Amino acid sequence: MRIVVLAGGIGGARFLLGVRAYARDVDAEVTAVVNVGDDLWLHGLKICPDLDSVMYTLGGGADPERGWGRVGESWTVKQELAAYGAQPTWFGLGDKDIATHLVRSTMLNGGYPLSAVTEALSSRWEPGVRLLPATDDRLETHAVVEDDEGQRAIHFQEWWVRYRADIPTHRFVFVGAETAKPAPGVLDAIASADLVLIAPSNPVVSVAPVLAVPGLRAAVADGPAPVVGVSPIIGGAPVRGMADRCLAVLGVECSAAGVGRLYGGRASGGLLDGWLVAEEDAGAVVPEVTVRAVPLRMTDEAATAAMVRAAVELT
Ligand code: GDP
Ligand code: FO1
Ligand code: CA
Repeated sequence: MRIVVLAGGIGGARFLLGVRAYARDVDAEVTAVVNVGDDLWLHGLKICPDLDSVMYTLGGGADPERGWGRVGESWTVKQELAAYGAQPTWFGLGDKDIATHLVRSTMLNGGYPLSAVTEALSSRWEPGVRLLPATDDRLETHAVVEDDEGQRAIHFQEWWVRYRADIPTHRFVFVGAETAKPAPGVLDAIASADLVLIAPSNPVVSVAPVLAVPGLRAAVADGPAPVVGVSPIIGGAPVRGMADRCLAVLGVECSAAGVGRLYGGRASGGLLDGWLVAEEDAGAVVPEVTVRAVPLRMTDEAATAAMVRAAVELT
């Protein structure tokens, strides 16, 4: 069995722990297609938060509380940068994490594509699933915001980390998406998949930028594999993060049904055959989609693997 998972950062990473556990049970192969819209260059370093969250989590090196970066992190470089007055001060890189960015940036500057770099970094972390960036090309999520300084587009990280999403926002733009190509292996993985899972990731700024890569959405929607999504919204709120703010920007209700309808039923031009919602959201309706309510809290690997089993059984 071949499983493809569309994933963002922490929600994607935790879900993939369960997918990997399930896959070990049934001897399945897993490919994760990961968002790159959060990525940025800073201090000459390329930072890929979602790929790193997935890689560190599956490799046992993630900080479980923060949800990003390395466990047991130190912050000497951050303090030294601050002493120089280096900007931006609102985004902090940990010392251990910086080693990842140094290796990545050196390889990228040497001409290797991000997919090859990710494979090289993964050889240390042995995530047990194939990690593919959605694209090797530049694709950055920006927020079009408006305040006293007028209307402007800012990088997703500035929107989230600097402003904490607390700034009037008109829309999100995936800069570079029009000309981006799926990374090598992405379309093949989707075409040969027996199941495509949409992780309980942020639908607006994690999954949408993956689907914005030309050809990727169609590969999933028109592909041979059933598509099952997992709701990141439980009881009308995200478990953590900014999905409520992101959905509000789109005018989409922050609910399991709202996100399910945003993805849409495959039979009506959307993506989903099945949609898993939490037990508290039983009764959610998404037209032309099989909806099932199961426990959706990813408290440990076994609970998450049970979610994956439920997704498989829905097909
Ligand atoms: P990010 O890129 O680090 O923001 O992470 P993702 O986009 O992959 O995932 C963020 C989403 O994960 C949020 O909307 C959360 O609601 C969701 N999430 C986190 N923990 C859980 C959980 O235990 N269960 C479910 N269903 N969703 C979760
Ligand atoms: N989130 C923060 O709230 N503050 C930070 O200083 C910060 C630094 C950072 C560095 C590397 C990295 O991979 C992630 C980092 N994040 C930080 C998390 C990141 O902003 C977002 O949570 C994700 O991009 C959302 O997917
Ligand atoms: Ca993300």
